[in-house]
Amino acid sequence: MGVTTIAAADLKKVPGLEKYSPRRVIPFVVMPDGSSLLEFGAIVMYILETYDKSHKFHPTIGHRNRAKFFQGLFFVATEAYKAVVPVFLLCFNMKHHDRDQEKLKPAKKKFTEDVIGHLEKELNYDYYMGEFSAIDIMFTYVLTLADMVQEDLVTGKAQEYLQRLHTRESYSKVYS
Ligand SMILES: N[C@@H](CCC(=O)N[C@@H](CS)C(=O)NCC(=O)O)C(=O)O
Repeated sequence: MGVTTIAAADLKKVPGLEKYSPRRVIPFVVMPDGSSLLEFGAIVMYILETYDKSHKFHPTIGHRNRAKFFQGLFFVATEAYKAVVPVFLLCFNMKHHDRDQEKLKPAKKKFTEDVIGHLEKELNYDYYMGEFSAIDIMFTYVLTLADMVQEDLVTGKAQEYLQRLHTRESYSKVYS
């Protein structure tokens, strides 16, 4: 599976992109039959079912952890994503004193309550499922984005979790 990176500034300009992504949003996968697959939760599941045949990163049907896996997948793709994007957009490339605090304060509050609150409750082991899984890869993205733009946001158990995720070899490979 090849990966093409599209810069945010080019998203609205790349000719013909709407054929695959009508709202011109990423990510999407061009499928073998030329159609496209949208929604990153669906894309994660598709990649796992296609390439993770040995179930290293996702539990088998009937596995006792399968329900929790679905919870993590849907939580990151919907709630966590929705909570981190406003924080990111209000902070990225902006010095602290230039940030719109009136908008940032409720965005940070929502991120803390929703994402940090979820992890405080659900993170009972080193990783979300106990063993490292695709859910941890998904959380790495959300927590790294938040921590990168606002240093006091990822706290407590979630900060320890993020440090653990950052020490993994795969993290250095993907994010360097
Ligand atoms: N629900 C969609 C959200 C897609 C989305 O909003 N992607 C963002 C980047 S993370 C985007 O392309 N934004 C560009 C824009 O809205 O112009 C998904 O799960 O994939």
